Amino acid sequence: MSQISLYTAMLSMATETLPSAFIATDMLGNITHAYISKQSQHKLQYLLGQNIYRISRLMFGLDGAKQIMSSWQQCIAEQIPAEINRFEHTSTHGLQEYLDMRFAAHLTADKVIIYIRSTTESVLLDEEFVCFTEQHESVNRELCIAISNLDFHLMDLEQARKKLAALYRVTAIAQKTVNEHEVLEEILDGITRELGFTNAAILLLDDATQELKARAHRGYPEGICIPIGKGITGYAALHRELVYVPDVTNDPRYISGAASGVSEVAVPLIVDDRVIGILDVESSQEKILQDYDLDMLRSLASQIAMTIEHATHVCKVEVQAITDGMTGLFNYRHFQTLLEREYKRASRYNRTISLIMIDIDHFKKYNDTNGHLQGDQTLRKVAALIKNSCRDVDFAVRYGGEEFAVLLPETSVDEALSIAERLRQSIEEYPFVNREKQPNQCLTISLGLANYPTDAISILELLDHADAALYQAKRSTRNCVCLYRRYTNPL
Ligand code: GH3
Ligand code: MG
Ligand code: MG
Repeated sequence: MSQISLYTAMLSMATETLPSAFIATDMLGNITHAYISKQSQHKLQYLLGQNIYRISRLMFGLDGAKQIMSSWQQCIAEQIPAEINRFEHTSTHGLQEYLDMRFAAHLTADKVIIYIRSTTESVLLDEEFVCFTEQHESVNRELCIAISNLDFHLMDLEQARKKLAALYRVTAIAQKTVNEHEVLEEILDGITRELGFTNAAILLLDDATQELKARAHRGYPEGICIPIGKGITGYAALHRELVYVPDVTNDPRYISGAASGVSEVAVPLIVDDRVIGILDVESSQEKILQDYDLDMLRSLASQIAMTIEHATHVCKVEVQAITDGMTGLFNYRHFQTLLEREYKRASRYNRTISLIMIDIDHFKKYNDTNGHLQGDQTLRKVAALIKNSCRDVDFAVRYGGEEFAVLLPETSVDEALSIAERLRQSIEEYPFVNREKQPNQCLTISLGLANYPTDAISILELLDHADAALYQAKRSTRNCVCLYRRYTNPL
């Protein structure tokens, strides 16, 4: 057989087109039959008579031939079929091929049958599957990372939602006209409910004492008062900057506040470049402050500062509306409101009210002697003395000019008389400027007193009768207290 014919036959076998083949050898290894699927028998003629070792060596190299011959010999020696799985070789086109081989000895016929089947496709499929699985796992890993990133974004969104809710709440409070105390309580409610902090306090700066005083708090002890510059809070106020301490036990500035405090953040409340207070938040072990907490508190603090300023302004305007500018007592308009309110209460619950009307004696003369400015000073002093002689529950009013009124809720005639007398004495005894130039060498007041329900059955009557009693005091000796029923009989 020519060498060329042999190669042609081998080429037919050793390509990736080899689906399956049967080869039979005799006991010496010479090929007696060859069948290769899809190949014409004619082309395979040249294989016949060739030695299996030689063919193997030419097709699969030394190692391949050794492996094949070992199985070939094994199946003869042990008389049980031998096999080679995933026999790997490179095809004539340079492609990787895989073959499964089965060796069976047919001793009676002195033959060894070799069955060869290409498993390239299934091996490649396997590899592809492994590769696909790896790719799948890597996609899975990427997905996991993407999901956890998404979680972070969702967390950020949740934080942003909470922040917006809290900001909205604080801004909404600012738009309502409420007193400062209510505003602070509402703000802390917002911080604890919306943002989940357990310990929060708003401290406002007392300009006079330069101390930060807790005006509203959650989770802190009562009466906190921190000098500016002291503690983490005082430091933040002095340096006008947010201070965050992750672990307060390691900070020498820390003054113990909330019992469960682990980290603390103090944010200055600044309005028009002035520090008006501090928003202080202490976080427990379970809630360590993150960057977004700090950002949120910073935004909140500027809203809170504006809200407090707004409330303080509203409060000031409200106080101004009911106060007499010169003396600081309640004004006539508010007196009417007070009188009506107290009268309603007294008539509904069968309580008593007393009313004292007051007029400075010979004040025209005082002005004439000392000038109007000194007159004003004295008027202010008289108002202060009246206020001091009253109890906290009483209302002192500038009725007009140099006339005053004191409304005494839940006060009997006798109690009111002793208060009026104490008041009269306090003016009589006070060393007013040039009082010796007044008639009787003294600046004095006259007082008229009436009581509901003893002397009057309506507001108008109460006013009328207190006024009538005052008129009577003027008509008698002045510097005296007259009771409506007894006005003919000054004390
Ligand atoms: P009396 O009440 O004892 O009868 O004499 P009087 O001189 O006080 O008389 P009257 O109460 O009628 O006079 C009120 C005076 O009080 C007139 C006015 O000059 C003075 N007066 C009223 N309001 C003010 C004020 O706001 N400032 C000053 N300086 N004087 C005032
Ligand atoms: Mg008068
Ligand atoms: Mg007078």
